[in-house]
Amino acid sequence: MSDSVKTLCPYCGVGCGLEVSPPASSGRATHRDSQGNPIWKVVGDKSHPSSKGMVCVKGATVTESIDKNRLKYPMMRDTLSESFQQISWDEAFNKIVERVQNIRQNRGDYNAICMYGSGQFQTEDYYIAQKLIKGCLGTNNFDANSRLCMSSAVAGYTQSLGADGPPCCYEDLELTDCAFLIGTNTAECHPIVFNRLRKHHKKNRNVKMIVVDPRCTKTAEVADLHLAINPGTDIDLLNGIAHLLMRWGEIDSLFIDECTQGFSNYAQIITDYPPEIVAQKCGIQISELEQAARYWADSRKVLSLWSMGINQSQEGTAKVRTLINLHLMTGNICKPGTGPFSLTGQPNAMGGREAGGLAHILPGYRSVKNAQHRAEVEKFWGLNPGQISEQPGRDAWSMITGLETGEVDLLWIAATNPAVSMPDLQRTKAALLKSPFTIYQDAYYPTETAAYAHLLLPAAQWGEKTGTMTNSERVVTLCPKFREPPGEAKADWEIFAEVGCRLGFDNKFSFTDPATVHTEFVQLTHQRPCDMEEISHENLASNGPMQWYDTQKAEIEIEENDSGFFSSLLKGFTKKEPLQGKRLYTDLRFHTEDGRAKFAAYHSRGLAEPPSEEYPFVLTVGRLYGHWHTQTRTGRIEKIVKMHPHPFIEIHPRDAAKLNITEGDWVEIKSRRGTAKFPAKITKAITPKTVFVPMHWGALWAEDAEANSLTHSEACPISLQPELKACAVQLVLITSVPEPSKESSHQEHLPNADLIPVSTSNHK
Ligand SMILES: Nc1nc2c(c(=O)[nH]1)N[C@H]1C(S)=C(S)[C@@H](COP(=O)(O)OP(=O)(O)OC[C@H]3O[C@@H](n4cnc5c(=O)[nH]c(N)nc54)[C@H](O)[C@@H]3O)O[C@H]1N2
Ligand SMILES: Nc1nc2c(c(=O)[nH]1)N[C@H]1C(S)=C(S)[C@@H](COP(=O)(O)OP(=O)(O)OC[C@H]3O[C@@H](n4cnc5c(=O)[nH]c(N)nc54)[C@H](O)[C@@H]3O)O[C@H]1N2
Ligand code: SF4
Ligand SMILES: [Mo]
Repeated sequence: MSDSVKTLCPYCGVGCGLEVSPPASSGRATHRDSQGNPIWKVVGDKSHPSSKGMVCVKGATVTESIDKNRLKYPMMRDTLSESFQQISWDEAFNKIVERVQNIRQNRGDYNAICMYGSGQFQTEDYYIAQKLIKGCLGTNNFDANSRLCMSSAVAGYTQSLGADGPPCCYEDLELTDCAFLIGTNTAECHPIVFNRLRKHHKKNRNVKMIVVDPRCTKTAEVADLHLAINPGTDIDLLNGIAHLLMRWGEIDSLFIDECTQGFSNYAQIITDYPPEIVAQKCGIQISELEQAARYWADSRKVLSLWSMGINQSQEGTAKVRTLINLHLMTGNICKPGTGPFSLTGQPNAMGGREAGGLAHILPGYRSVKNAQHRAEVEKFWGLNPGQISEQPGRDAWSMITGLETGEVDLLWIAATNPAVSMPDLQRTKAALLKSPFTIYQDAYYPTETAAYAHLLLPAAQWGEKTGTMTNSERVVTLCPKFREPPGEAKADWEIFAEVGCRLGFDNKFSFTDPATVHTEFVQLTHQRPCDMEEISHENLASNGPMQWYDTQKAEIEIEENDSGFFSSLLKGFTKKEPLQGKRLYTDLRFHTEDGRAKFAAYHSRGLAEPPSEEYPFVLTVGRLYGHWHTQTRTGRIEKIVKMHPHPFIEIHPRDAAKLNITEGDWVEIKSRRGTAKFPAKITKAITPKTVFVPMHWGALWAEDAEANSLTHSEACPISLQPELKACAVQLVLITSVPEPSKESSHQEHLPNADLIPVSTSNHK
C-alpha cells in the first residue's frame, strides 16, 4: 500500500487512525458506489496509538459517501422562495463583504454577525474563524455545535480542575479496575474505546464495569452492574454513592487535605442523600446503589467515562462537577487507570476547544472574560488593545433568539445542520426563516439547512484539505489531503481567510498553506495548559500522531515520584506503573489559583420539563451504531441504511400494554412544542415511563420523524448546553396507518431537488 495515506477517521472523537488508498491501487476490480463513483479503500492504521488498527462500521465505510450529492459550486438566491443560481466565488465573496460592511455601517459594529461552526472543522478552520470573527470583527459571536455537545464538560473541567482538558488517556482503559460509565452508550457511539475497555474487562475477572443509563444499551448489556436510573437523576445517584463512601469511611483524606478545597460544603450536601431516598428517586434498588458504592470503595483505580447523558442537561455542569467530586473524594485522579474522562463527540471538538471555538473562549484555553488573556491574543494578532470584546458572544441558541428579535443580521453556518440538530425545531426553523441573510457552508447538497440559506458555499471535506484534529485523549493527528475537492469546493479556512483579506485585513490572513496556519495557532498555546509546542504538520507527518500534555509539569512528576509526600499520596503507585506525560495533573497540582482541585456542592434539580399528567413520558434522544447525526454521509451508505432502515420509538412493554400499542404500530408522539410519528419497538431495554427515539432522521430522510421537533431549549445556566436528552411527551396510538408505510425505503426521501421547499407548517 505504498500509495496509501495515513489519516484520521472523520467521525467520532475516539479518533481512530485510517489508511486510505486510491480505488484502483491493489490491482483488484475497482469498487463503485451506487452512483458509479470509484470507492477509495480504507483500513485501520495499525500504527495509530489510539486505535491500533481497529475501526468501526462508520470508519470502514466512510469513503462510500464522499462522492455522492456534493455541493460543488457557490449558489445564491435573494429570497428563500427562489431557486438557487450558480455564481462564481468572486461574486460570492463580494456579496459577503458587501453584507458585512453594510451591517457595520448601519449598526456601528459587527455584533449582528454570527458564525455557527462545528467540531467537524479541522483546527486550522477553527483558528482562522476565531481570528476573523473575534479578532478582526471584534465580536465573540462564534459558537459551534459543541455547545450542544461538550460545553458542560468544558465548564465542569474548568471550574473543578482550573482548566479544560480531559486528564486521562486511552491506556487507562486497560489499567483500570473499575470502569464507571455514566450517560454514555460507548459501545455504539465510541466503539473502539469500548473495544479496548471490553477486552480488558473480559480478560480480567476482577475488573468491574458499571453502566448508568435509563436504557439497557449495548454498553449496559455487558456491564457487571446496570443502574437504569430515571432520566435526570444522576446527581442524586452520585451524591448517594458519595454518602455511602463517607458513611463507610472509604474516602482518601490525605488527598482531600493536600490537593483539594471545598470538601466541607460538599460533605454537608451529601448528608441529604441517604440510600433510601436516593434509590427511590433514581428508581433503582437500594442493593444496586450499595453495590455501585461497594465497587467504588473496593477499587484502587476507578475510571469514569461519560458523554451526552451527563452533558446535555439543564444541570450539565453540575452533573460533571458532581462526578469529578467522587474522583476527588476517593483520590481516583492523577494516576494511571483512574480519573474523570469525557468522551468527546465529534472528531475535532477537542481541537475546537484548543483553538477557542466557543463564544466565551479564545485560543490556547483562554477566556474572553480574562483581560490578560484578551491582551495576549490582541498583541499576538497585531490588534489594537481592546479590540477583542470582553463580552462572551452569542451561544448557539441565542443566535436563534437573536434572529427572532431582529438583532442578528447575518448568520454564517458551517459544517453543521441546525435545521435537524437544534432543539425546538419549529422555533428554530421559524427563526431561520426570518434571517435577513444566511450563509451555509457545507460539503453536501441538499441538507435540511440548505432550505434556509441565501448563499451556499461548497466546502472541501475530509481528505480534500490538509489539517489537524485532536481526539479525546489529546492525540493530534494530521489529516492530509489525498484527493481533489469536487467542483469548486474550498477548505473552510481558505474561505474565511479570503473574506478576511477582502475586508481589508489581508496582512492577517496571508497564509500560503495550512501548515503555516497551524504553526501560528500553536504559538498561541505556548505555556498554556494545552501547550502544543512540539506539534507541527512537519513533525506529525514524520513522527505520526502526537499527544499534548502539560510540558511544564512533565518533569516534576518523574523527579518527585518517589518522595515521601508524593508516594504517600499516590498510595503505592510505583515506577512499575510509571507516571507519564500522557496524563494531566500527575504532579497532583491543578490549574486553579492555589493548585487545589475544587469540590462543588450541588443538589439535584432534576429535569427542566418533568413529566406531567398531560405529558406523562420522558422522551430521550440518542444515537445508533451505524448512523452519524443527520445522515449527510451515512444516509448514503448502503450497508448502514440496511442496518438502520428507518426511525422507531422504543417503548417498555408495560407502557405499551396500557396504551394498547403492539410491535410495529404507528405512534404519534407529542410534546408542548411539536409532534412526530414512529413505528413502535416494544422492548424492556427502556425504563418504564421513558421512551427513546434516534436523532438521525431529519425532514429529508423520513416524514415527521424529527426528534428535535419535540425537544426544548432549556439549558444549563453555566455551560449554556441545552437539555437535548429529555422532554415530557404523550403517546397516542395511530389507528389509521400513515402512508408511506414504515417499510418504505429511505430512497423515497432521498433528497435530490434543486430547490428544497421551505415548509413552515411541518408540525401542527
Ligand atoms: N454511531 C454514532 N456514534 C457517534 C455519533 C453518532 O452520531 N453516531 N456522534 C458522536 C457525537 S457528536 C457524540 S456527542 C457522541 C454521543 O455519545 P453518547 O452520549 O454515548 O450517545 P447518546 O446516544 O446521545 O446518549 C448516550 C446515552 O445517554 C442516555 N441518557 C439519557 N438520559 C440520561 C440521563 O438522564 N442520565 C444518564 N446517565 N444517561 C442518560 C441515553 O439513554 C443514551 O444511551 O457520540 C459520538 N459518536
Ligand atoms: N435531541 C438531540 N439533539 C441533538 C443531540 C442529541 O443527542 N439529541 N446531539 C447534539 C450533538 S452532541 C451534536 S454534536 C449535534 C450534531 O449535529 P450536526 O452538527 O447538525 O450534525 P452533522 O450531521 O454531523 O452535521 C455536520 C455537517 O457538516 C458537513 N460537513 C462535513 N465535513 C465538513 C467540512 O469539512 N466542512 C464543512 N463546511 N462541512 C462539512 C456535513 O455534510 C453535515 O451537513 O447534534 C445535537 N443535537
Ligand atoms: S470509533 Fe469513531 S473514530 Fe473510530 S472508526 Fe468508529 S467512528 Fe471512526
Ligand atoms: Mo456531539
